[in-house]
Amino acid sequence: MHAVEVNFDGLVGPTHNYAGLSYGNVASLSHASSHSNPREAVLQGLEKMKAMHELGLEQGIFAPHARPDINVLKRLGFTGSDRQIIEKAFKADPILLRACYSASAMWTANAATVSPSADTLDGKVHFTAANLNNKFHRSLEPTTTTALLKAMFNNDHYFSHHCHLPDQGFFGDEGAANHNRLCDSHADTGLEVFVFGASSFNNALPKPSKFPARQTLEASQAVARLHQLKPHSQLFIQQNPVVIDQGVFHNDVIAVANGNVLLCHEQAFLNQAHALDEIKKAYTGEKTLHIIEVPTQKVSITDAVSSYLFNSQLITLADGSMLLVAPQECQRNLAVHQYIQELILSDNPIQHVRFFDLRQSMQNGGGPACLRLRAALNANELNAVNPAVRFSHDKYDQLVNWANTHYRDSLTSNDFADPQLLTESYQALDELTSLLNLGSVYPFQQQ
Ligand code: SUG
Repeated sequence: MHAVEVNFDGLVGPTHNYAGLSYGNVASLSHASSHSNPREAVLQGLEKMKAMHELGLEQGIFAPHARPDINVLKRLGFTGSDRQIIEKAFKADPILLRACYSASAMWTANAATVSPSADTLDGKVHFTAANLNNKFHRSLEPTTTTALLKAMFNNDHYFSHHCHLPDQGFFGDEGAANHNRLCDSHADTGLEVFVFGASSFNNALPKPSKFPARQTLEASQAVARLHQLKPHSQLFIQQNPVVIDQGVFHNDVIAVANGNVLLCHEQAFLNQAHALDEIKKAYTGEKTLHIIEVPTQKVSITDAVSSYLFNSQLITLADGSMLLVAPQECQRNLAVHQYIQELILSDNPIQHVRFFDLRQSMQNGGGPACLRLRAALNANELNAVNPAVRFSHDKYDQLVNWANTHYRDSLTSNDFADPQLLTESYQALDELTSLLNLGSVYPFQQQ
């Protein structure tokens, strides 16, 4: 049966801000305390979704999370009404409060790992929400992510949802950002390549020395087990710890895969020649596998991290050619721009490029590929998806109107002291759950 790839883009939440929370993520640290524009951020994301939809691609919408996370502030000892909790937290620890206000769930490449039915022994699509336990603000995401996934893929016949892995660094799991799938076509059995940053139990494997390795081998193996992956549909390779220390905190900052193409930097993986040989040997398809390695001489690691070239989405168009959906930063970087022009003229399926302005997300280290969770779905599975989360022109108009009504165009440090921000944010999300027919997914709707 024919299958398509659906990209579920994270809708940026109304409290999008720059708090410098992600040690190891260069952009997050360098924009700490800059003022943010949540309205511009959500509209930039919606423009990308609209452009993908207009190319004839299936596009989905992934709702934001309720922020601030009042429940975690209660767990941390703040008491009283919501207003009092915010006032107390702002006085006691403003950065903690901002972490509880983070809109980081927008980067849905980190929401979960998804295995298409063609790769699984029970023929279901499997989902495991990522525990994201390397960063406090991100560790608040998995419960709501699972609730959202269940509301979007609400059909036990086709979809299987798993609880996130144990909340402990040994099982650090960052979802699809460390997971590539290679296949002849989206409907075919694919090779799921899990890329881990370090092993928790095997000390013989190297670790980065400066920045954390967020994804562990043990987490990747557990996800593959949960998803009942066919034995020949799984491969585990290690990210190069040297580049993690240079700001490559997720594999999708240094490599991107689509269909029979893997575009990666020549320093992406540990013992790269051997890793790529393993991929070639394990590839299940019949088509030629294109592995495009970008040399350091053409694109340095610094340029890769600042431009987010590898965080482009790689998309198959109706005629079979591929489009690179890149951030504008790639256009502005001379070396990267030159490389892209060379790439699309050379003999490989990537023939087109489009640049998008995603600056609000980029300044926190989230490019085009971070903003989307991919699911390859056949016709029956696609029909079983909650229709209200599928993108359309009507939905676009409704969401633009919704964002213009509810979102502020500026947030600075002192705004987090104002409990009105909570009221506005919850109101916006309450309305959104109706627009996207999600039910009562947020804790504030369940009290
Ligand atoms: O986890 N930034 C995110 C960016 C995630 C990018 N995702 C992928 N590469 N798939 C992170 O580091 C910054 C938040 C702040 O500092 O306010 C942040 O969480």
